[in-house]
Amino acid sequence: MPNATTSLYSVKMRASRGGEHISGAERICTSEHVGPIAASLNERALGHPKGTPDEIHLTVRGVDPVSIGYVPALEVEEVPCQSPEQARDFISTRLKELGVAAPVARRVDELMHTVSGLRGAMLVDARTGERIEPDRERGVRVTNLDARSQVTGPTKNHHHEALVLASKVCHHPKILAEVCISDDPDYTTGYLAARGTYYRIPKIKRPGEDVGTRVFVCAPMTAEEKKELISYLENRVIVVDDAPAPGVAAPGFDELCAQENRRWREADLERTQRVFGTAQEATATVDGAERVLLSSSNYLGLSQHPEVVAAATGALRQFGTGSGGSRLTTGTTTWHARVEEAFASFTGYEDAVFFATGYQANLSTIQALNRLAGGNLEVFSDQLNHASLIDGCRIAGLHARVYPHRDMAVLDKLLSVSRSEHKLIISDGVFSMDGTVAPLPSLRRLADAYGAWLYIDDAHGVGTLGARGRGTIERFGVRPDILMATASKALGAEGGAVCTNAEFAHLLRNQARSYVFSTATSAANCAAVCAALGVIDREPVVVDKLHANIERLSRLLQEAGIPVPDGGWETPIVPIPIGDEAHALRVSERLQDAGFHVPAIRYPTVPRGKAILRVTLMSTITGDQLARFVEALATAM
Ligand code: WAQ
Ligand code: MG
Repeated sequence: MPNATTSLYSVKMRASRGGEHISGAERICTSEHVGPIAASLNERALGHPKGTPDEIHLTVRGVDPVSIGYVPALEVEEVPCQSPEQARDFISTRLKELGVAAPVARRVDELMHTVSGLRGAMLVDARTGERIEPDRERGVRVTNLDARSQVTGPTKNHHHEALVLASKVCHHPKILAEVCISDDPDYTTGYLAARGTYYRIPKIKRPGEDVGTRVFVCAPMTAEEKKELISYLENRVIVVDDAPAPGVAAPGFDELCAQENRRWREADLERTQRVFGTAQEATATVDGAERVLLSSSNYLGLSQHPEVVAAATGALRQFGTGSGGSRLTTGTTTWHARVEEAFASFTGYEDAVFFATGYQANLSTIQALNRLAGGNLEVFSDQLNHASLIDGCRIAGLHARVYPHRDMAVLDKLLSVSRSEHKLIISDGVFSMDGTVAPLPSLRRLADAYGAWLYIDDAHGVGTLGARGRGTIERFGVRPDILMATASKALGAEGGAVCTNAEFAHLLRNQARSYVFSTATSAANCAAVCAALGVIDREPVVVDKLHANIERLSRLLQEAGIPVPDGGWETPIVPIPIGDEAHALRVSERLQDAGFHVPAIRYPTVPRGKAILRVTLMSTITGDQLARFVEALATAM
């Protein structure tokens, strides 16, 4: 029954999976906010750490503005509490001060620590200590409430939501006090609300404890009064007027960070870093223990090649450590000029522009291409493309058309219906997670047929594919318009070179934002890259050695009954399919114990239920090490 002049709506979200409740939230708003609020509640439901719901109910209901009650927010007082024992003492002392007899206070304490799992709150009679709510399984659920200063966002703000709820509850004259412990195992702050104050009680439970309750301590009531109270709690629309205390609404910086980290951890997305005590050699020290290293991108072992190290050392002596500025100010040395020439001649392009990282190169190049296209670039992107290409599109404000992994029929169809004047096809050359190779000849053919530019990120192809290590361009004899070659993988150093024609290179040096506004990489790094390119040029046998290892591993895996594509793997990235995330972690741990460092790759890097062990090979790994690895792998699986 919305009023004609100021329509107000209640928007409620309830998410569940297999019938089990995951999350719920509600907001009260004016008509123009219904859309965005529904969207943000939906986002919150989808991103909940408890899992992805299979059902989300969004209810939008008009509310009569005249029926809305406005109540002030409780004053927040932080209680300096150090332990659950202190919290219990504080609560029972306060309850006694409110006139609650000692046995009833004890009863409340007992209920708080024995009953949990209700959707709503327990109602306890302050005189008898008895539970008086009609439905003991569910409790009484407070709904139809919101704050005037709504805190939006996809994550739950425990404090603010609790304060709003407690303000509604304690506003009712029959409620003497409310006590609450969150059911979130890691949210250890609870509260007691009474007489206009919200006593915020840290450490009300120990982290990981699986309790969660609310008790409303009620004055004695007639049956009629009880019905009225429950109806107030459930149905009366209340807006809590918390505007005068804006500081209260938003969690502090630390708390916000802690909340987000908790979410990440609970969703099993938290990662740990391994600390290396040695170079990326076949045998390395990982977290203090010696391991055969089967996860490095130092494919050719060039990061320790004597010539590469000597070149870097020489440049370091001459130029010192930092470059002192961006490429356009003081950051270009003779080595920067040389490394760009070296990349251009290595790949056979007119010019190459060297960025500090491949990530930066991709970001700024896509941005520059979109600008070149007058902001109307239409991008066609492989589903498994690297994050830097995806981020590049996002930063440029582009909406990429994503085609299924290496699916040329779909790409063809997408291109055929495109009306854009400027089109760009972007693809990894070698896909970093599944080790597959992009079909460059088909990509080139489609690009030509539809007048699109072709951009290949060959981070994992350069140095590893082609008889002379030129990468996918040599493997297929195909020339993309733009080739991004990284120095940080097979070349054993750092940086990303955009190899292209002279005009576009010139444009990048003027407009690529990470080239213009980021400090140049060091001369020593450039010297290392030059030396590495020289080694591959002179001794393509290092590439052969890598391929001998790829073939050997493919054969060993096949013999051990582990699935390998027909003809074996082609690149040094060898994914071992496992499936279940937890199992993948276990296998990886067992391999660690057996002396092999191979990480488990899980969602969101790969789809859920498709966890893999990602093995990467180096030319420096011995046949014996590989044989022992496959033996250990078969046992661990
Ligand atoms: N109405 C009544 N009871 C509820 C409701 C509701 N709308 N929502 C939850 N409960 C009950 C239910 O039994 C839960 O198990 C219990 O409360 C805890 O719910 O200032 O997050 O949603 O930092 O886990 C306290 C914030 C946060 C302290 C409390 O409660 C602070 C919290 P949760
Ligand atoms: Mg909760």
